[in-house]
Amino acid sequence: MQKYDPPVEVTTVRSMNPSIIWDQGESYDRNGVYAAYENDLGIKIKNLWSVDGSQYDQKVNIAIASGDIPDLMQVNSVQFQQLLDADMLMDIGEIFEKYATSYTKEYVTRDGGGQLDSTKINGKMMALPYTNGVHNDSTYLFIRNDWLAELGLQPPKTMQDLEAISTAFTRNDPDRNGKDDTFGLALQKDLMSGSLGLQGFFNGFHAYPNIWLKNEAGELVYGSIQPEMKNALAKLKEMYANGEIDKEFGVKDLAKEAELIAQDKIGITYGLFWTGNYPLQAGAVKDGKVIQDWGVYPIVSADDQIAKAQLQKSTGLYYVVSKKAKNPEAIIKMYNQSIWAMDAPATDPNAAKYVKGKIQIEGGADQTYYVLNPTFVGKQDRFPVVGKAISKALAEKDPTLLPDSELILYDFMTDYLNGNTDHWGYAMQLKQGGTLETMYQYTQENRFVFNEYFGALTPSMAEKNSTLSKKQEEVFTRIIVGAAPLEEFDSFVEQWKSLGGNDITKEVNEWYQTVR
Ligand SMILES: [Ca+2]
Repeated sequence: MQKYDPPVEVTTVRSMNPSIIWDQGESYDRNGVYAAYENDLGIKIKNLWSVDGSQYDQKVNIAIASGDIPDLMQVNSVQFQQLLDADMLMDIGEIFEKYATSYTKEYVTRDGGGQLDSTKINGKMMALPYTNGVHNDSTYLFIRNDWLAELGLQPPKTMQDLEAISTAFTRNDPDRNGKDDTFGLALQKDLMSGSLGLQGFFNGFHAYPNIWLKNEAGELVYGSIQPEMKNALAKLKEMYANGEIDKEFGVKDLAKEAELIAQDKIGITYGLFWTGNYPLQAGAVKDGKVIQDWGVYPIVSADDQIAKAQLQKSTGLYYVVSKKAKNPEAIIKMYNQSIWAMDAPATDPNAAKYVKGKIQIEGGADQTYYVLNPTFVGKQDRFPVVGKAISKALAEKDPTLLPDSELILYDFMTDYLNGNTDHWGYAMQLKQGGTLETMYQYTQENRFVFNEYFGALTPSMAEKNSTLSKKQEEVFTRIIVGAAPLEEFDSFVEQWKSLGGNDITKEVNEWYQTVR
């Protein structure tokens, strides 16, 4: 890559990360990463200010209000919208097309293109995407394999199978203590949570709460008020009446409900890829021994259509370029460089200096140095890549089948296989059929439904969202516990519309016209 001579300056602002370990004499303004950009590319990075992470958003808001923004900064979706409204951002479409490497263009679209699309307004590219793992919020089923075996049951292939397992776990004394003291499905008060909540259950009914879906007319509609939700609620109501769900879930948060799981009272939970680490590990391993045998399974469907997990398209974070930036193409070159360096083999010393400080290069602790790159991004396909390769790498005892940056996960799993039960939670991710291999399987089978809305809060959302979501949780909980008939779902839909939902839907569809 051609180096600027004389060097050019790019101004930015920083959120300080307390986990960085500095090499001697270094700071946010003067460090090995900034030196590498200057030495390799002829780009001098100048921080206009650096503040504690907790104050960053507020400080950016002040900068936006005063009209004084740096050439480059990271913003959230609300700030992105304010900057667009104030006409302070540069349309970087043409320079991205010209200066982004083909590697960069491929790297930022490994999610299918949603995160890059979220930067485009009326066909203009108004930011660089802050990319990150797009599949991380997908849900999985965790089921007590030891209980299945005790009752002579097979893992579920369908929602009907899952219901039968839930009933058997409730009625047939799976823990063999002679007492009627177990439940089927875990549930906490935050109903739509990915972990110990119902997101995966609803997805099994092709219901997608809290996200926006495209209907047949090409308009965006709100998932929480679609008829599929009612089918799922009907089933939950039945399960609760059968005693398959903790009667006190409505007052328990995740940690509280997890106590029941640890006490061997619950055999099924929906969870995220890391639910084995937290909260399951605490109950599954006691005194160094694995005492609960949990299996991981893909979410199941209530009919002959495959169940798809709901996801967000955008990360909600962006790198924006000021309309006044003198060298916008230098920012694209920085973006190329940070992506190349973070994805390069750990053995490449030219790349390592963008990712690690001296301490780490010499074999010391992780310094969290990569965050010094003013345009650092996350890998969209990190975990599916691990999920694809991990079984083979372990079977063949060949860690080089994984990316270098993932060797720590390989070590966790080999430690576990050698008897270190501290890593049981990681084993739930990394074992054959674990969450990461299942995540890879989801990507191969296209088992995702994306939130089609990735704009900022609309005015009506800002005003009405909290009322509407409170109403939703209240009504759904009342239906599940039998305090309201199932038909109350229909009046909830009407209330949702009249209490602001119709206004929000109108604004969401006006936005949709600007991005399609
Ligand atoms: Ca029992």
